[in-house]
Amino acid sequence: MKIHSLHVYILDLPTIRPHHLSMHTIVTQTIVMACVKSTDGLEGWGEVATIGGVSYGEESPESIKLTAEKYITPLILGKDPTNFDALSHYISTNVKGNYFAKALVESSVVDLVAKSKNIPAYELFGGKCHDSLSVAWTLASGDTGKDIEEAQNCLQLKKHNIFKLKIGKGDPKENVAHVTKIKAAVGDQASVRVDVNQAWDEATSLYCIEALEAGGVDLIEQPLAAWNNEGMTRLVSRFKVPVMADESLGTVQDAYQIAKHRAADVFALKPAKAGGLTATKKIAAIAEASGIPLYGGTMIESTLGTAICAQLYSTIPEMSFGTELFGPLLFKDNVTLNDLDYEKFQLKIPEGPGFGLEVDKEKLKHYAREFVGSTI
Ligand code: MUC
Ligand code: MG
Repeated sequence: MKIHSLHVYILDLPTIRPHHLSMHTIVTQTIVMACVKSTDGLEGWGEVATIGGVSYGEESPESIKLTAEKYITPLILGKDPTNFDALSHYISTNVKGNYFAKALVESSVVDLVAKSKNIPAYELFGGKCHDSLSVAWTLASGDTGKDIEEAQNCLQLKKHNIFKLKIGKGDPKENVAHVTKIKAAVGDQASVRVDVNQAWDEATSLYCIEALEAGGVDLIEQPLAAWNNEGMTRLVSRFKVPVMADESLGTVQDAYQIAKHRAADVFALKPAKAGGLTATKKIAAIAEASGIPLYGGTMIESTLGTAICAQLYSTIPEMSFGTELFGPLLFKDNVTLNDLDYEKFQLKIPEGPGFGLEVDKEKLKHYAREFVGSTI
């Protein structure tokens, strides 16, 4: 089997409600999907997402498509997809950075290989350790009353008992009060966590984390700028409440540096940040070797991208902080014929072949920005 072609599609999918982050409000989430075809006519599909163009990360949906099609595709045409780890290494020696684009291509190749063997993709990563994983929900309406109502509804319907609040935008003290009111309302029924998305300086972090810790918050995600590992180390040693690295943790090398300097208590994994599934497994190994617990992050992918993350996270024995693979629940529609299964606070790990989802090509055509050169 050889790789014959790769095409990338940018899709804009509406969300069920505005999702407020410090750097952007999502009302339409842009996802990027890739279709790799083999010489014997098989298809593999991958997906990555980013948030707010280039406001979250350095790669935009448009640059992901361009890099994947123009610079990565020529490196893999005619190659055997079965050796996807070697292919990813070959790509990384020829393409600097561009981790989301690399992750997109690798996931489509992995889907192709698993489909060609008629097995779930997780079998290519050592097999499943979990049949399902817990899923946090982000309360991001911006209104305390609405967020409490949403949280209580989730608890009653057994959808989520872990809630994350995005508190990087606006007045830090008001945001802390907003979170502690929500924690007081849900009590011990739920874990409440915050994501600051790099918005605080160290002085702000000191008084805010103290108040959040006292208010019963369980996890503080990326309070400081991504570059500020020294500051993160000081926060880690000062507080009992765990501090998690998200934007500061991209590559395998970042993971090593953070572990060495204890610049986080917890790692937020995301295959897109790491440059793919194989790299994410390596980060998990660094975490294991350093006694750092793991959390399965999201970039708010649709069903396919979520299945990719879920299958990979299912192969990691200790996912002690659970996941936030709620992406599909935020979209009004999806672009796969089958759906993911959320029940009893958990996401069931999709079964194969591949990542276990079939792309709905009519929906893809409907939501994709363009089809120039497409062969679907
Ligand atoms: C992030 O920074 O973690 C994940 C959940 C959410 O609401 O935003 C994303 C990005
Ligand atoms: Mg985050």
